[in-house]
Amino acid sequence: MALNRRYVFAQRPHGMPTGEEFELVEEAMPSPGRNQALIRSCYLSVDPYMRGRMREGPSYAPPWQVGESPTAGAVGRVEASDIVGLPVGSLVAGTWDWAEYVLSDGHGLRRLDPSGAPPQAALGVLGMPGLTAYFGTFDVARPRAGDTFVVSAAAGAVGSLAGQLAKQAGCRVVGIAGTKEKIDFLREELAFDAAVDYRAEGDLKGALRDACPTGVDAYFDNVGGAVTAAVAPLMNTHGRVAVCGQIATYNQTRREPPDVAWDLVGRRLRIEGFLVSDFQPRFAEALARLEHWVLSGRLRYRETIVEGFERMPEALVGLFKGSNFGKQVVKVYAP
Ligand code: NAP
Ligand code: FER
Repeated sequence: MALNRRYVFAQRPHGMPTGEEFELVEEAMPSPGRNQALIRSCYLSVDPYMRGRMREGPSYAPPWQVGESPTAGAVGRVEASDIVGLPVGSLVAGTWDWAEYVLSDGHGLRRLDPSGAPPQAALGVLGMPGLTAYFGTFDVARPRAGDTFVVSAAAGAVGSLAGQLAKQAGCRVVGIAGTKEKIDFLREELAFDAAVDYRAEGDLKGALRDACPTGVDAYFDNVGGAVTAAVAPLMNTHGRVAVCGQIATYNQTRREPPDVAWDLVGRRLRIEGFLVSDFQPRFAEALARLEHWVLSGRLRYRETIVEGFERMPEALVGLFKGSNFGKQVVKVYAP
């Protein structure tokens, strides 16, 4: 009998996850009923927000329940279908369980064009992270020509795109990332004006000051913690901070107060958090633009693809160690 494999969320982590939080189980292959399709997972996404879902207690997304399967952004191939308009062989993107095969009623699925960008781009530049960079940059950080625009986690899925979008808006772009290889990539391949390695610099504040001689007008913050504390004193009057994420704090076991008093009054800063889902009504328009920029070579993107469903936990934990370059995805099956 054909078997399916899925992950079950087995225990909540304390601090940095180890991967032991997820248990791989086998079960009978599901078979689709009326108005259902059987989808084979091809690519599954791991994302930093998943750390929040491993935590008990309320957040903007409900916590994963112990004993249940976690969900992920996913790309798959329709293997059997009783859904009108969803033929066998279609490639689809959606959100479903960490499983090799899943059943779907078709809701929330997006058909992918097999002649377009590689399908896993729907999890990165042409998916949630791309949309996050687009709206966080244009609607929240609001780059203006001549601005100094700083982005943290700059070689990651969101940051690498946000920096490029700001560059196209005429900004002087400075990226912060955690390895020499990432710094070289930002400077040489993405043409950032400067890039600072926050792990290698003994004096991060001084290095950022040197990289931003006229101060910082816009800061796209993916990280928080010590990195943001080093950017804060450089913010110019009327500067804007788009708070996208705070990955440096996600594994903390207790909340620490920020060690900077943001000079909100004196420097009239605007610090604004956002969720990509706030912009849902404009997703189609933004995806069309992102796709055009990718296909025309105006927007570059990188992916780190690990192969094998059994590497989902490792790929997720790697995000918190900087193992990924650009968007981290797990290849389960080549469509
Ligand atoms: P990503 O940047 O591709 O991967 C995470 C990166 O964060 C790692 O590669 C690592 O790069 C860096 N990092 C990890 N721990 C760190 C630490 N302690 N200090 C500094 N840097 C650290 O992930 P992503 O998917 O693009 O997400 C980036 C941020 O955006 C996350 O904070 C995420 O929560 C947020 N986000 C928000 C929304 C929203 O709607 N608001 C949507 C998507 C993502 P280094 O090698 O440079 O350390
Ligand atoms: C969403 C809003 C925010 C979502 C993901 C995020 C998957 C990510 C937030 C983060 O990574 O901090 O609707 O859908």
